[in-house]
Amino acid sequence: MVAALFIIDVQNDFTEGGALGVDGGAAVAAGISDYLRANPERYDVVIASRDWHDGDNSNGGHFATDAAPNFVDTWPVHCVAGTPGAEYHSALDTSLIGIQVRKGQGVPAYSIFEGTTDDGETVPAVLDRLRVDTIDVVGLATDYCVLASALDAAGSGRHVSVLTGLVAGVAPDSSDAALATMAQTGITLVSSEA
Ligand code: VGL
Repeated sequence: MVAALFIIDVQNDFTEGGALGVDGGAAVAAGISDYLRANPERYDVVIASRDWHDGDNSNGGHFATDAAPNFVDTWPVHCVAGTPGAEYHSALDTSLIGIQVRKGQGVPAYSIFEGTTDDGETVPAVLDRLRVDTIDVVGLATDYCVLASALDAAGSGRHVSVLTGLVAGVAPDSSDAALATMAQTGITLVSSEA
């Protein structure tokens, strides 16, 4: 078994006080750090994504520019490259991250599979190169980027689990629906990550 942990978008703008802050986001950041420190041998590689949008355009309609955001497929301006909102939340210990991925430069990009590493490698290429066959997913937000990343991971033919104590969502109904979709897709929902 070769296991990876995906840490999805644990960034200031997706945590309390951020442009698109989700309730429980800061606790997720701290919880992920605690979890990895308590389980230092569990993963062969830890891969963290960040939304990394352009600041001078709508990013393919992802930012609401002409109307109010609908919080489904148009959003307030968030995670603009190089700004504090795009940084990892301070409670996420970045020394625990092995590979960093950025996504969404000029386009909507919910899934980590749409990102590239600092070396320009795609996520599927990283997973193939390391022979990853098992992926656990944590982070923000349950109903958007965690969902899209977990579905892509499952679609790549790997064993996928979502650690439900280490995710938080934009809205309760869509988060419940996302978890149901994941379960129906064969993704394992793990409620106690200890
Ligand atoms: C996300 C909404 C807009 C996420 C990103 O990280 O889940 N949600 N962009």
